[in-house]
Amino acid sequence: MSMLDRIDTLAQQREAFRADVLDGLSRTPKTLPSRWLYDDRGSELFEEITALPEYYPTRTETGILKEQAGEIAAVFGPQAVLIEYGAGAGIKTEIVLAALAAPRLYVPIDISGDFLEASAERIRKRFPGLAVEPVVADFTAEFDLPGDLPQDGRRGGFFPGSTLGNLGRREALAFLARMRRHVGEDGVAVLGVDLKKDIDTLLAAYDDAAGVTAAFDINILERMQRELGADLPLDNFAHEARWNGEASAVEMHLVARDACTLSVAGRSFAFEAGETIHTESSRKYDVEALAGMADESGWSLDKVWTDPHGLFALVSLSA
Ligand code: AVI
Repeated sequence: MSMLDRIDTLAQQREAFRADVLDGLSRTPKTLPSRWLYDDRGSELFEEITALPEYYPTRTETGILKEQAGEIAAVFGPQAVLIEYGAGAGIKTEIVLAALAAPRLYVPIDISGDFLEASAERIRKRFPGLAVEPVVADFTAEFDLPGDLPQDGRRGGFFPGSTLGNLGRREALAFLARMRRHVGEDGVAVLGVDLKKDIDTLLAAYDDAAGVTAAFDINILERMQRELGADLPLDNFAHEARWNGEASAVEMHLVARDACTLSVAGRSFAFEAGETIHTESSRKYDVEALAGMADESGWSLDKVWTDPHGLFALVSLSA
């Protein structure tokens, strides 16, 4: 990407952020799309979250993958075209690729071109004979894979990390249907999903003792200050993790301790004491609910691998 393209993309991103902030803060209850949590600082903080003692998903999923690499590789088949949605899974991708006998092609998809190139380079170094074809796309929106991808070799979608849970139900179903379309008639997919469990474990995972998740959440306000020149009393906002039983989701909220005003892009938004901005939902599934979603989006759920405590699952889907 040229320097001018990069500046153009940044300007477009900032404009989209501004529009989402104005829209989200005008709503009742106030909300912001969780994708804005991930600027450079937010992504760094998320990396830190994945290593926290309370945040079980990453290490549990990696453990399952290591344990079940052979069976998971068998689902993809020896000459798989592996299509990964979001290219940030690093070690998890490497475990799968290392277990495949002769992968035909690896197609990482990510919205951030720079990040995508860096991960593609890492994979090329680790697997010198492997063809890698990165695709820049927002996988939460409709898009087609490049028409010149090889037609032979079974296509397998790989979506680890339980990111499915950050999508709304409609978005998640649309995502699954899109992946089904991408892999075609004899395609398969492997998804990582976080399972329902006791509320204390869930809330601790999203409100850790070291305050890293709080910093991750509050960074969205700091981003508003940095990028949009927002005027807001940062110290008046506190991070809170809540369980929403109806949605089966842990929600992150920024709570205004006292009544205050947030001004951004020429608009002012009043907060009552205790009012919140809902910044993320992280849905937790059980196998029945997942099987239902698979069914609704043109898949059937085949295998489920989990850890000894039933915290997390990897599931395979077939077209
Ligand atoms: C990226 N995603 C799967 C994380 C999750 O667990 O929902 C994001 C996260 N938010 C707070 N902690 C982690």
